[in-house]
Amino acid sequence: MGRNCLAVDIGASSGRVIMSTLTDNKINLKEIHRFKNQMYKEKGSFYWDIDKLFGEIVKGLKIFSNNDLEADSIGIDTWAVDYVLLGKDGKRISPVYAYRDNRTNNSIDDFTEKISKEDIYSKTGIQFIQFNTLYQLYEHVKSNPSIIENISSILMIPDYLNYLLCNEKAVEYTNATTTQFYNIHDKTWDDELVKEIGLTSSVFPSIAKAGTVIGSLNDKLESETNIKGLKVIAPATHDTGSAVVAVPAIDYEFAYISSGTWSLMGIESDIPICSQEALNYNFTNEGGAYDTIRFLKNIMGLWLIQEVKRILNDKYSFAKLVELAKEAESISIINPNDNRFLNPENMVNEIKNYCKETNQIVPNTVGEIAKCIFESLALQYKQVLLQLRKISNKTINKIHIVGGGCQNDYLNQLCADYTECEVFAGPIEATAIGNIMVQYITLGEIDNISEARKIIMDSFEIRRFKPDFDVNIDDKWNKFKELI
Ligand code: LFR
Repeated sequence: MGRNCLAVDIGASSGRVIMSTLTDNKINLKEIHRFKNQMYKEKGSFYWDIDKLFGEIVKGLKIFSNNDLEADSIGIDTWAVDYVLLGKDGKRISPVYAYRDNRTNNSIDDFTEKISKEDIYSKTGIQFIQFNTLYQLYEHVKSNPSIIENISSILMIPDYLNYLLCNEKAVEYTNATTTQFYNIHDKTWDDELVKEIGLTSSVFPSIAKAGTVIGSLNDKLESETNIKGLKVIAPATHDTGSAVVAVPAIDYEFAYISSGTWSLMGIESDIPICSQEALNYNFTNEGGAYDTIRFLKNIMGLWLIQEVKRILNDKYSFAKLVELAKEAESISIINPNDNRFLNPENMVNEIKNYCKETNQIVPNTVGEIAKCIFESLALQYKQVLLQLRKISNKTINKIHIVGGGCQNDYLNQLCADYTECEVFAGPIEATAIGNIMVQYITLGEIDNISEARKIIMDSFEIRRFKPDFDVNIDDKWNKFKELI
């Protein structure tokens, strides 16, 4: 009989409750419940419907138990940086802002006038991106100073969901590091940074490493779901942290791309790299499971095509968009990481305007727009690879693409051709698998991360894409360099 775990994996557009079974060193996944997630807009601000998300988790648990299934533990991972404020009575006191909300558009410049970029980077090793919890909280408190009196604790999204499951408050480490409040040298919250926004570090609960048993399902939920003794384990609660656990690599000379709404491209490192060069290139050192550092860069990713799909009223499937891109002529390139693409009203118009403003032919057909997105992403993969090689002194000629985005063979091949690296695509369910693997390690079923990766290699299909060295990208590459 295999042993079962439950993974709750929630991304910016959907969430799932997945059951895994480990038998004879192989993992098998079964989707129990899938639900939609979406930011909502109210009076010009963007938020997440956190109550709905928790309701969906409970619904998943009920479906699970109604099917007479059993599990030892549950683990939750979601995107990072967003937070929940709790009042003295332990209840949420504010709606949950979504990180794409534009209130932090100018916050980095504003905040770094008080503490310099160099100082913040040497303390935290975290990239400067406007949605870090630091800038979000800074604006939150600035626009509503009286809230300070009422905040008794701050939890990240998965921590809050864990708290609702088992009444225990803890902030899991991989997610804690993304706040830009975590001091990598002191290995705790940085008092100076927290103080600068008007709070004290005591509002942040203690930090729990990935793999910690946080508690077990509370009495109310036990009777509601009819599930007894379910342990609540914090995996790498940051989805990207879980995805990196699931990278099926055996050596160290590889880069990964966790491909979903974002493309997170980087390497696994034993130590943080906070050099001037790393700061100039704006790389981040996010905490990983089991004392690893995820040295990586955020690339705007499939968000660009997701938004195009949405603006076109979901008339085209992702597969159709890829097909149209393949057939289209290559006419223009964007810098995917330009801030204007973070949350524009209309992605199609934003791309067209960008091309016009940069004196390129304006893509008109859906295929031309999709091609522009995929080629530009692959160009940025090349750029980030070159920077990674330079900073790390590693050769890096293999790229592992994991996550839902690795189903896009067209982009996988572009990545191989443009970077001249071998590309390995899979597993698709990397975030849920990484989440599950940490639970199995905590339960004592798997020894360590290397064994976990071996099991992943044996359990899931990994596809290989060889670079075509005859592809010439000189013109595109030169244009791209002009744009960045
Ligand atoms: C991916 C991700 C990224 C993070 C962004 C915002 O889902 O977690 O790693 O930078 O979302 O939280």
